[in-house]
Amino acid sequence: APQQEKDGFHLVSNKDTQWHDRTQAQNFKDIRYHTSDEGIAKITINRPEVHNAFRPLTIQELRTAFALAQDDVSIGVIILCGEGPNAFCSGGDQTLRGEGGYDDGTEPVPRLSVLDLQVQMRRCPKPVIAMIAGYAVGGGHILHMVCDLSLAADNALFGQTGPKVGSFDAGYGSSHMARIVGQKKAREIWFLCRLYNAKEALEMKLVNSVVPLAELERETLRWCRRILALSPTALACLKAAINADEDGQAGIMELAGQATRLYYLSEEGKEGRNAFVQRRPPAFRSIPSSR
Ligand code: S0N
Repeated sequence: APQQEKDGFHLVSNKDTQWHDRTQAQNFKDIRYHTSDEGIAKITINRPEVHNAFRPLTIQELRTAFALAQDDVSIGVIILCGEGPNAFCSGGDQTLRGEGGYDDGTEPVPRLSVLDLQVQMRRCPKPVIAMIAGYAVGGGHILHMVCDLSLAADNALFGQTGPKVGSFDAGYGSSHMARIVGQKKAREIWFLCRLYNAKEALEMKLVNSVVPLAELERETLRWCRRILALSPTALACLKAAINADEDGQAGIMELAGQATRLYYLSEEGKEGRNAFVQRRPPAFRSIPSSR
């Protein structure tokens, strides 16, 4: 029988999650990629020796993993996390900062490619949940802010370090943060570069919930199962709608893309295509739902 929550909500599954490890098949070095039969993809930054700092290779692999999860019709929700209990992600790997970007020899020029990843995560029509244990700092803090939901362990620490180490994110890292925590708090976070604990992060609405470290994955899976029981199209349209307000024309395009997809599925949309293929005038007005 399906598991029932206290509020009467039926979860999608009540069995323990069996993870399938897709890391080797994808030849990933810096990340791990797991999927579950329930419909969850888990993407783990796997550089614990540097608190899961990312280098260009890490970003390339994260982008591939997000594309895999987005295109996999069996997947309904994506978890982003860091390996181990000490860090979600500590941002760009400072030992690899070259001229004008990060350089690990895997790309022809130094890159700031985490920005492309942020956009990809925003555009992904599936909910993305940050599961945060330990440090979420610098570009790592921005990655969790770009996720749709953030669940934190009680050992989590949040903050920006850019002005301390000679970097800044003037994109989502600034404006999206200000929308979440407000103008004054965003300026405090960037201008003072201090760390905030999980309770403080919850108070400033940076995270959705805080749980004991030992409970973090279980609670995240519970949130995933509730999401999996809901309408994927409704969630995709809502994500696009919430983004649209902030993302300007690109955001409206996202929402418009969902509208066009639904129109393609309608009798009216199909009639236009069929009429063209069958070389006849379209009979749009004969379709009741077209009025
Ligand atoms: C996280 C901190 C506070 C933890 O301190 P703690 O507990 O004292 O641990 P440490 O001993 O410092 O760390 C353990 C080991 O991990 C290494 N390490 C940690 N973070 C990094 C890092 N970011 N890069 C490389 N190595 C890291 C330590 O060196 C140590 O190694 P060992 O054991 O060998 O000594 C503390 O570690 C800390 O402050 N870390 C640095 C945080 C930071 O400044 N991050 C970078 C911030 N900037 C960005 O992320 C910018 C990138 C970005 O997102 C961006 C934005 C806009 C446009 C483009 C970009 C882009 O860059 O792509």
